[in-house]
Amino acid sequence: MTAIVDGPSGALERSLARLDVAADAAEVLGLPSDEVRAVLAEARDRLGFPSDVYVLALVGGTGVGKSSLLNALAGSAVSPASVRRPTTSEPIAWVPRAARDELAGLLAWLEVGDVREHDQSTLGSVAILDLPDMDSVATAHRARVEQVLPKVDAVAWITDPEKYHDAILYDAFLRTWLARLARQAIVLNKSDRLTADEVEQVRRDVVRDLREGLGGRGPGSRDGRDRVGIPVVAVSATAGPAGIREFADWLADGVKGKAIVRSRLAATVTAHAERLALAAGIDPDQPATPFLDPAARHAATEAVNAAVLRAIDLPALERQAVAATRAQARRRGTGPMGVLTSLVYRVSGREAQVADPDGFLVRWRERAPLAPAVEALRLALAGSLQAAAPAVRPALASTVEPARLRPSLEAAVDRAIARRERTLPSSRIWPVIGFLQTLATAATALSVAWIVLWVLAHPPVDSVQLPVLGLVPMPFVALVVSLLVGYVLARSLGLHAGWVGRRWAGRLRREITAAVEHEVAEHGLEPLDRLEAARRTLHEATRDVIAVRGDT
Ligand SMILES: Nc1nc2c(ncn2[C@@H]2O[C@H](COP(=O)(O)OP(=O)(O)O)[C@@H](O)[C@H]2O)c(=O)[nH]1
Ligand SMILES: [Mg+2]
Repeated sequence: MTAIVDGPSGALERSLARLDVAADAAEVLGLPSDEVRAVLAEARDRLGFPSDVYVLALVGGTGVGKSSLLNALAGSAVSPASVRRPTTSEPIAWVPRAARDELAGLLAWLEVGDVREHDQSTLGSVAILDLPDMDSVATAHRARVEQVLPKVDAVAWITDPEKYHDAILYDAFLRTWLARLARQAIVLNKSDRLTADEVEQVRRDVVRDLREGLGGRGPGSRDGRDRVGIPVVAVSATAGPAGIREFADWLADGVKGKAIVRSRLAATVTAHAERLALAAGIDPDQPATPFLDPAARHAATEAVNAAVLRAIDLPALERQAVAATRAQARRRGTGPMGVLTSLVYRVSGREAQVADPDGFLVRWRERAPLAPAVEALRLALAGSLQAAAPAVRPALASTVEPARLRPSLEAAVDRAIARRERTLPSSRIWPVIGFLQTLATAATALSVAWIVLWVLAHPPVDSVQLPVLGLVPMPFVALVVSLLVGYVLARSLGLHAGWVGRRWAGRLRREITAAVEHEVAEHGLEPLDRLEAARRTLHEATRDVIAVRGDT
């Protein structure tokens, strides 16, 4: 016997790996993944045990004849059968003697302690478990069945003319297990109590119950059709070997243990992949769709962008940029008086408040509540949220929670701000104006000195005939002209600096806008993008698992 380390194609192992990936993605989407993880662990455990012998469980309600059926197969009383209920509280395993030792590990894993051996070669390589009653009044019995079912390779669902219609068989067991098992049969026991016609009628009823009750609705069964095609065999466990012929035939149907084990694992893995996809609202048969379709995403990004840009307050940034440029011009182009006033501005802190575009940007968080940006995305997501599968809604809703979205938007804005060029604009004209302004200031000083000299010592000076004022002495004319020139120089500097500043502010605004737009589009919706990525991964992984099933 060999352990199933790897199949010929490794397809099953690939499926398991893809289901791992699907489980991780499901977790990101807020879906519970414990069960899938347990299934994966069980599948890997099973692959580590010998596989030439597969494990078949006899599962059914109280008194349907599970133990009797096993005894009939064995031709002796392997398992106590009785009208007194319940009889079997722990599973009994009936295994080929030759395989007993190699099955020890597998039986221990199944937690079956009561093992009986047989030498029958006609049955094929099967270890049969007689399980406790699935509908027993002792709830521990049902729990034991549910505990062992994930680990068995095949199941015979035993029922009888009284119980074949019971809801518990369909709702509590078949609904879940039909899709997860590859080899299974419904065994109608006690058929000796029915006429041949009645047996056929019950067979039809069972098929109808399966189709109507579970068809298309079984968990993970996307079409349901292939799953309801399981055989319904009619037997009589108390009528000797002839009574159980149909069941013995089904058992000996020439299927190799290894194939049964692997196809069972493939069915289980597929069923769980389908279940995850269903919970996430994904149809693996269709192309992947995002939570937010491209048009809605574009609109959302635009809305978020607009809100972020409003929060940064670009008009105020422009004013700051212009003021900073002016301050720079004042320092360099106003001559000695200007240097003095600009010093006063700087020392008084006035300049830092109104002419510091860098500081204004860096401190954007203080004045920029991003609530409107968060709200814009919330609004954009509202439709997708309603359309999303209920199980992923909480995760989707959390992407627009301020606590989640705000940090990623803030980081995006910070990156956008950090990317921008920092140098304040300057102009070669300003020092020239500054030099002329120095000359004008000197001329003013000289004129004042001249006036003082003229008043005190009355040296002879020329006068100029001016309209309206009449004859004006030269010292005064010199003073007025030098002041006028200084004023014109200051005005031109102001106008030029304003023009340079506005141009720079415009560029700065465009840079910030572009950078913010880029960052918000690429990273601002990061919490949502994580979910989108998980959804894509889940889609791809479940698709792979389902596609691989055919190859195992
Ligand atoms: N008439 C009839 N009785 C059966 C048949 N199989 C089992 N019984 C009886 O049904 C009762 C319960 O059988 P048992 O094997 O203990 O059922 P279990 O609880 O499913 O293991 C016993 O009294 C059996 O003799 C059958 O095919 N025909
Ligand atoms: Mg029994």
